[in-house]
Amino acid sequence: MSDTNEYVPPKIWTWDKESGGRFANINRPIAGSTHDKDLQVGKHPMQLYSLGTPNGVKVTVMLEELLAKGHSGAEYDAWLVNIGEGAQFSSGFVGANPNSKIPALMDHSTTPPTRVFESGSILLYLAEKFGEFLPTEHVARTECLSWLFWQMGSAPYLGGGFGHFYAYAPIKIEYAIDRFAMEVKRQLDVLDRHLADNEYMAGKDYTIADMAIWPWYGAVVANAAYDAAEFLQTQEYKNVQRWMDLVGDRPAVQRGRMVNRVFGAPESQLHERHDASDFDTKTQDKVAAAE
Ligand SMILES: N[C@@H](CCC(=O)N[C@@H](CS)C(=O)NCC(=O)O)C(=O)O
Repeated sequence: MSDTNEYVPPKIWTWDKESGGRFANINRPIAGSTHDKDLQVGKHPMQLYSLGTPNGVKVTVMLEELLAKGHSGAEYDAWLVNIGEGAQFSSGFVGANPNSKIPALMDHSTTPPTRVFESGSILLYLAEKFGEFLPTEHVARTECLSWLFWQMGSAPYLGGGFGHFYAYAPIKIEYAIDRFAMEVKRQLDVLDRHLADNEYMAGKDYTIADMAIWPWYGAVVANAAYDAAEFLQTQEYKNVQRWMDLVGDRPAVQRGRMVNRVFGAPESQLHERHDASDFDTKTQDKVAAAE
């Protein structure tokens, strides 16, 4: 390993706005809102404020799965939150999520509306509300929740750790990339060994654990995140590949990953979702053709 780092931390850290690299615009060391703006509210019980990142996709997949099962109470408006422009720091969004990160859900079927933030908490809230995708038997439920919490604790090493230093940091730091590549490969091996004996993460049934894990680890294995499949040799994880295809083939998953998506092929981007018909009429290719 090369040793080129001459940085010596000062006694007291101070914020240099320029040190944020490509995220300098949005990252800051304080919480709270930067401007007054209310959240928009549509006609459906569920109001989702999000973006089509892996954390956002978990929730749109869940809502689409619930609708596919006939739960009309899961009808939703999905509003786009442009985190690159600081929309997560509006007073309305901070009211829905004091942590200023997508996704945030407001359930307007309760009085007053219930706010839910943290993608894992949103999945659990919806699973309990509609009695779906979470086993009711105690041991099976615990296994599902163990994997859900595994994802919430592990994915920051994949995204904030590996992804950040491999793909986004303004300089390539060998030590950081080595450390997080090792950890991500270890996590993929955890999944691969488990999926060798289990069809889905929590056993024979598809659950919120799959919905949480698939958008992150499925994306890395499919080379849809950080362009790192070759670097990490993800083709080695055969059981993860099998599960990735199994989950990815679900129609609700295919719809969910289009919602609030602002990158990729225009026909795969549905910036906002207010009606089931929007998938047929409002994708970016159709929007552009109508202009
Ligand atoms: N633990 C949170 C993480 C959410 C998160 O990191 N969201 C990112 C996008 S994927 C975000 O909103 N970033 C904006 C920011 O950091 O200001 C969850 O699972 O909901």
